[in-house]
Amino acid sequence: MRLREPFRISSGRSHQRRILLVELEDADGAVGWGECVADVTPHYSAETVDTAWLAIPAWIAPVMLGREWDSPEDLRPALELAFRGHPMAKAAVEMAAWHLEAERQGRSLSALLGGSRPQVATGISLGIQDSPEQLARRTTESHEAGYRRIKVKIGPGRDLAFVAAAREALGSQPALSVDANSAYRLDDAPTLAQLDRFELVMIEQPLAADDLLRHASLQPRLATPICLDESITGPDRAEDMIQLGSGRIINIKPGRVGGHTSARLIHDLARAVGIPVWCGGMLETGIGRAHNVALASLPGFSLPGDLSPSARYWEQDIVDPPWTMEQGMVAVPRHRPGLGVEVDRERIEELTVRRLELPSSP
Ligand code: OSB
Ligand code: MG
Repeated sequence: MRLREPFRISSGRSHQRRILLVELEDADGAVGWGECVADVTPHYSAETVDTAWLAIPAWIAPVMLGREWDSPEDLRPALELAFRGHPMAKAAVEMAAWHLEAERQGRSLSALLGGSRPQVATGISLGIQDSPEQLARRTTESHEAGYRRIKVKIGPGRDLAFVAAAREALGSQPALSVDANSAYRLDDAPTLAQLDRFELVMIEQPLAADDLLRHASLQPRLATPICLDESITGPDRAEDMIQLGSGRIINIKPGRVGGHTSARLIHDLARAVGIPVWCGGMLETGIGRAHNVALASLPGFSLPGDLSPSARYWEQDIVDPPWTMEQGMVAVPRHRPGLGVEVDRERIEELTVRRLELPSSP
């Protein structure tokens, strides 16, 4: 699926997304959908859409198929034990199982996960632009569209002047944040400290994904709270962040952390110590978005999520109705069972280039 505009972050650029969808069916014919958030190239994390395509039939399916499961919560420990890594591949299947269970119970995914909000606040993530002036224009447009928080991608040489332009375009409202996608080193602390004057709500993932220790050295040198994204691969890393003081906010993406069970555990332990969390995005289609919106309806998600409506990304989404936003809020379809939107099978059919069916018994 072609994005309506290319999305550029410090580590790479994306225009065309190859989407891997999982449709899970149980013995009674109930169906659940999941979406793998991995990209074509390993720029955000090591996984790609092709490593997930390999991992699902080779190592995930044998664990899951043909067995009885009491709850989708039982999948995470089984998949963790079965083989290492590949959290995005695991998440795609685990989240499909949560959707399937919601359908079985005739409940909304939001309700099944323990969500309570009828609507969720939405922020936009703006990719790196060609110039500060262009970023200022995009920032103003986003403000006018009603977004509750504007996040700007930064990297070395594309930071202070760009953020200054965004801040000037906005004035004091709405909240402004930046996301570095691991583009900096601890030596860059003086530059990062200069961002303090823009009163950002957070700086997301300044340093390397596996570097909680240096984030802990950086945080006391900044007034701006650090939010970790790539670093938080599961509940244990969230605990490490809290213990070490590597950051003060967590971006939870269920597709990054192995699925909804892991995402909820992170939510719960952050909530217990007063760490705000928010739901990140990975340029998902309407299916992944449905999962994110449901998760973001949990009580600890106190900051706006990267939950832009379908039209921000796609000419035509693969769900009906497409996701929309009003006054910076996305409605959580809690009155409808499952995802709360219809999966557009015809559209998916038109777009499908590869398909693999995995029967429960050979
Ligand atoms: O770091 O949050 C990120 C998109 C791709 C990879 C990484 C990130 C992002 C975004 C997009 O910021 C957020 C969205 O889906 O709108
Ligand atoms: Mg991020």
